[in-house]
Amino acid sequence: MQNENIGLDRGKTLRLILGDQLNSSHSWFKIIDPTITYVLMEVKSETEYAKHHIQKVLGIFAAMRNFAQELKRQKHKVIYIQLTDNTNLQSFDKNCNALLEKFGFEHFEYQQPDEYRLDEHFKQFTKELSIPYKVYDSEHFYTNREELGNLFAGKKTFVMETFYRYMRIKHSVLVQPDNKPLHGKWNFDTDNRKKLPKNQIPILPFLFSNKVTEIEKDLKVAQINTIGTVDSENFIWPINREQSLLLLDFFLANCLPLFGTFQDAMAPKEWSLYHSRISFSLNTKMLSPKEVVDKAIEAYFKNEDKVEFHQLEGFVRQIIGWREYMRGIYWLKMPGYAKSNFFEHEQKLPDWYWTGNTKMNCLKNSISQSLEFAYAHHIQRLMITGNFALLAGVHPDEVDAWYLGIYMDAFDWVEITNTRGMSQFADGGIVGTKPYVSSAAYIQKMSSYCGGCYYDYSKKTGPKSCPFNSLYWNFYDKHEEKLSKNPRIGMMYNVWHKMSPSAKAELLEQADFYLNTINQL
Ligand code: FAD
Ligand code: DLZ
Ligand code: SF4
Repeated sequence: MQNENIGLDRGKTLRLILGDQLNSSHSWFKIIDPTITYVLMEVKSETEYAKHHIQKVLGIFAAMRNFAQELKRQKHKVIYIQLTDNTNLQSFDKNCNALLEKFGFEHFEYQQPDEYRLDEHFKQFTKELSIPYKVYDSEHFYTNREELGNLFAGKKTFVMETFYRYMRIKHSVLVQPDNKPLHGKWNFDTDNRKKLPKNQIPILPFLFSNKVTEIEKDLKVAQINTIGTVDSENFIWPINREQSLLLLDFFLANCLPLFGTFQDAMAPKEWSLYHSRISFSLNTKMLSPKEVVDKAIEAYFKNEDKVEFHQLEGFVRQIIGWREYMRGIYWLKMPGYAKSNFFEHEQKLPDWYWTGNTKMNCLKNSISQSLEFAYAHHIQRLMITGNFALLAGVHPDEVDAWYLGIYMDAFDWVEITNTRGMSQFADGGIVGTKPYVSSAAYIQKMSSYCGGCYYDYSKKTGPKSCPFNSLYWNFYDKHEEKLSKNPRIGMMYNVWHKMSPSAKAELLEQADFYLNTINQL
């Protein structure tokens, strides 16, 4: 942190809070100091770096407004700049400069942004300031930006499981006094990943009914370009800390007991199953990862007879494992990561990613629900929309733009690492050890989408053959040079090489046909 020569007699200070820094437990707010003014601002520049889902923008603005109100209630001094305010200059630096000048602030302070773009932006902004400034930690994550890099220093691979075990031990999460894992194993994934049985009706999602019509009006007046739909009289997402806690409690009481079991399951119309849907609350910092993990462990020990250990372990791994791991990879590998394109893919995203208008039932369902709720769960993102984009050779920039826009929880640091890294293998194997691609066999195994589909999952070529099948082999064929040495993939190439030349030609011809008519699929 620079320029820390700020003593007790600090003079008038302006503190900026970004839209994803709504952390009410931050040490900033421990004392009420009349010399400190907080500012939050709705700015066009942030609504324009991606074509965001309308629910994402409404959710962020509603949560920001509530956060500002709460600070005011606690008697903090707060300036809130709404999107349509006459004085709004529509960018962070223009608004900050105007406030610094107008009110004669003597110090400027901000929290480390989670996004590389804004981090660089504020480094430049503060360099040009004529007053002292200070940067604070956001006091949200378990890890700091450098921790993962330090852990893997000198290593060529960045195995998540290694990081996860390090985190379990470091934070004494589900470990015995001798640092061995509770119940003898670090990872219980083999007990998870079941298909949803036909007679299993998942719990209905717990939804809020927030009124965000005023903000919706502001978006219209300011002509903000968004995607997706919303019922702004009954906005379903949590927009303050209390609601975020209610959603977490609902998850712990109703979904945790089956979370791991059906974590990878997919079914038409079932858009949230046993998932927590707390990612928006976490990523805007209305919830802290530590409180989520602590509460989940507490819920488990209170209900050990009802919640099996593997359900809890699977959930905890997502938060202290995957989420923190992605943050570490982001800060280790940016800015180059945002440009990675290992397969040199160049295609455009099919038009129907923006409408859901495709005959492929798995994609139709996953995309339509994303447009309706700004949400899809992990396996839909990875094995349906991500899988297809990779098989179709779509440029990772296009894939990124889609994921960054469409989901409530999409912020660069976690979107890009999941999309380029986990889903598109654009990083050439930093996050994943092999590309997450599959033919229809996996989708048929894990979902009930195929039954209601125009295409036939069991057909590889010919009319109505499922596009995933031929595209799958086409992908492996095309990238043989880059992939055949990967020990985790070798077996696939054995199968491919054993196929007759005519069978291979038929598959590649079918794939070509589908790629050439991709917008009609
Ligand atoms: P649950 O299934 O209930 O999991 C609990 C929590 O674990 C989540 O809230 C999340 O905080 C964390 N978590 C789980 N998996 C991951 C992961 N792979 N990376 C980071 N955190 C994880 N997650 C985002 O938060 N923002 C994104 O922009 C995002 N983009 C993604 C893009 C792709 C292509 C893929 C494959 C995954 C992406 N994810 C992203 C990860 C994951 O899909 C979401 O975190 C999850 O679906 C959020 O829903 P949930 O809260 O119901 O999660
Ligand atoms: C996503 C978003 C949007 C749409 N609008 C704003 C905004 O007007 N003001 C703001 O402070 N933050 C916004 N955000 C969230 C920021 O983009 C987020 O803080 C950065 O991506 C850093 O992670
Ligand atoms: Fe998806 Fe193919 Fe199954 Fe249709 S048949 S739902 S396209 S996997």
